[in-house]
Amino acid sequence: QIRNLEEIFEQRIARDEKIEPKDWMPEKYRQTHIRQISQHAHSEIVGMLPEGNWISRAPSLRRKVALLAKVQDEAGHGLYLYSACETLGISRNELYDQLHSGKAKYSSIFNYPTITWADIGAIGWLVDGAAIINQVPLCNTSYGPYARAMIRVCKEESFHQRQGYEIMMTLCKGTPEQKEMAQDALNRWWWPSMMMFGPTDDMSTHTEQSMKWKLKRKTNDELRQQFVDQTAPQADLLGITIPDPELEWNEEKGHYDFGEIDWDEFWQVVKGHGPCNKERLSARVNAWEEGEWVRDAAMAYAKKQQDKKLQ
Ligand code: FAQ
Repeated sequence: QIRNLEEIFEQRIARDEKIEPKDWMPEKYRQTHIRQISQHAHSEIVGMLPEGNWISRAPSLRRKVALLAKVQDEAGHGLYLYSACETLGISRNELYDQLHSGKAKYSSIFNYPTITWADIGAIGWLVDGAAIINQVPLCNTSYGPYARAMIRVCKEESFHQRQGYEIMMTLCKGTPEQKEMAQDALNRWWWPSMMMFGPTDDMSTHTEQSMKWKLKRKTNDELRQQFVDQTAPQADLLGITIPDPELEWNEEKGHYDFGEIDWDEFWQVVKGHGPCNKERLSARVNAWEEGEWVRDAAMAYAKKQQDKKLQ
């Protein structure tokens, strides 16, 4: 009977039908979605920390308002994604527990420090730029709740990318010191942004199966190439240089060539040994522990209301 169900499921995937929470799905499909969606949710939540660092130090009221809105959007994205993940039969508490115990991954990019204001520009431009390239194809992913969450997330991400690029433009048109700050931020954020797309296709554990299930619609390498092709002309426009001597337009391929990523650094960061891994995780664990009284109060209030109704 399972074989029959599996055949029906495969046919639905082939017809590009969305799989919905109550539909039959193979256990591995369910598990791999829990893995990817929850890691994506954790990334949004941990991703608030590097930028949160600059909210109180933004250079003007306008910049502060935009940054606050952006960080709040990230909280919202995390919450949509946790909700999408819960439809697969895992509880929010289990998901938080996986993050806080270090069992679940989140994107490597958020383990780097934000040292200057230009880092906020570079994050919006490069990190949100990479996130959009990765997430637009996910609007078409096979699991309904994930696909629908991605549509709204992508709209907000595109505002985030533009606010970052605008910060970079302002700095690049400013004093020589400001332009130097922009260049320094590009130097530090370029390679970590390239790593966001994950290992090369031949080293990627999940790509082949995830492409078959239409969870992933493009491979890690395809997305990375698209990122380079889109971003290199934007750096030219800013008048700053991507820190890759091998970066060059290849007329024959119709794409940019680029240098080798330091995969050693990537795996070190993924395994918990990046510059800020410990700091990020302890910030999340502290927020959870210090928020306990709020959760308790909300539960006590809900119980009181419930008891009143029953009286
Ligand atoms: N960092 O076989 P693959 C954002 C792990 S955007 C850490 O290729 P897969 C917005 C991977 O989990 C960032 N770990 O895996 C924002 C797997 O380990 P596992 C979040 C990584 O899943 C902007 C192993 O390596 N976006 O937050 C990374 O097929 C600004 C083998 O890799 C998403 O999560 C990495 N970079 O492909 C917020 C998008 N790459 O699980 C605030 C959805 C790989 O077996 C500020 N996710 N690994 O233990 C995806 O598209 C995919 O999951 C990939 C990885 C492409 C990230």
